[in-house]
Amino acid sequence: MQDLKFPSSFQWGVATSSYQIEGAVNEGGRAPSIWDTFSHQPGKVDNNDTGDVACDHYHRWQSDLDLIKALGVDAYRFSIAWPRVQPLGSGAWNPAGLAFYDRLTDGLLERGITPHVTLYHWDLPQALQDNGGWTSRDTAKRFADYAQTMAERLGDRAVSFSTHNEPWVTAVLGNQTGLFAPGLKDPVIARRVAHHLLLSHGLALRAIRAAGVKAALGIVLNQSPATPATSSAEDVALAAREYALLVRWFAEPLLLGRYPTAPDLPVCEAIEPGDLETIAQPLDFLGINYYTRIWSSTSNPPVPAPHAQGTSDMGWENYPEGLTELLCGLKRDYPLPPVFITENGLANRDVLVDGKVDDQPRIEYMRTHLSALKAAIDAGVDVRGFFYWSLMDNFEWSSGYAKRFGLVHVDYQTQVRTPKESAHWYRRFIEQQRRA
Ligand code: IFM
Repeated sequence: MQDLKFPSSFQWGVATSSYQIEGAVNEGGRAPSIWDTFSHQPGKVDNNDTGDVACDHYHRWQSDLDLIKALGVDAYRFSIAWPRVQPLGSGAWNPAGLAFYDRLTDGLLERGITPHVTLYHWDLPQALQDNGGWTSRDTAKRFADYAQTMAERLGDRAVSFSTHNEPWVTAVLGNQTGLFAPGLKDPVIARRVAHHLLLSHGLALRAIRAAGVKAALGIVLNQSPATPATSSAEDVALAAREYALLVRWFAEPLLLGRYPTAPDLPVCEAIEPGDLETIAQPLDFLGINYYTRIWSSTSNPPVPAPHAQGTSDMGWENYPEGLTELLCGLKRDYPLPPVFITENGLANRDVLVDGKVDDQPRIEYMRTHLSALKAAIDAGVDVRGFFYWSLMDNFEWSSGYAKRFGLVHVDYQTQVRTPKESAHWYRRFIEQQRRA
């Protein structure tokens, strides 16, 4: 990695989200979110794990911020639990919840770490879901109010606000496949949800800017390039369709002010006049979460993806070149604002032996993905920062605690944190970048 030199202003960070780490679900005036409801339904999450305690970050936030500081990173990306600050998703605000995020933000600044805030990382107040959740246009308006209040509250200290984390996941996994909260299985509802998420993003950006908040505003999308398994016309066409369903569905309304005309994306009946103008607010940045590629095969049985560079514990192919392909493709196709890689990381079968976690596959994953990222920057893509997912092992949604993405190992019985070898590697890598 000696020869890899990122721009000197490049931001190095780590990321987490509220429901995955905080725990304390019944404390400090927090009301239930859709993930509390979902994870408490038997069989929805592996091992019936829930986020009730998670990493107990709500109580351990100070020592967790010390861990972040010890990594030597510039920045921390965290999310706000909407039901902690506005328990019912409308109406009264919860002073204890607001104070928690004030303390967290101040604690970061005291340690010289830049706060980046995500406003929605999937923990919708259950009370809003009971009124239709994201199927209802009203939720988009509720979100804009919430976003404006949080941006006014923290905008003097946080440098960026992302409205949504991975709206594709909320729409498709939450409402089409039912694998995630709220667990619905209806493609028509999923398209409606996607539209309202995008609309809520646009309404929020407008409201935050009108309130005079100066922080950078953007959104975080999960994206992958799609590779046809063979050069057959069928596989090539499938790859184009799958790419449209993951990337173009969200990138196009945000960056071009129109939905793609793709056979799998019929026009959504929830679109009203003026919505696309609202959605296409100027973005100060685009956050991109990259883990793997889509492998498109129409054969029966399908041609398997090569997995030549390894496979994560999620079963995802390690394919670092996909990050370069993705970013260069986006730059070719869209007027791209500055980009942050807001998530990238590996789930690995880590084991703690004599106080040490020797997670060489994670180091290799980081090394190869950072090289691929540098290749995209060298090709002209304006990338401003990289956040490793995740600071520490945490509640991996429907996989529960079985999958470990962290730079820091968490023993869920004792809540003892142990930085893995990858944490030491990342610290040394960042030090090298600063010296170079
Ligand atoms: O843990 C998740 C995160 O919440 C969103 N992006 C993908 C990660 C790994 O699955």
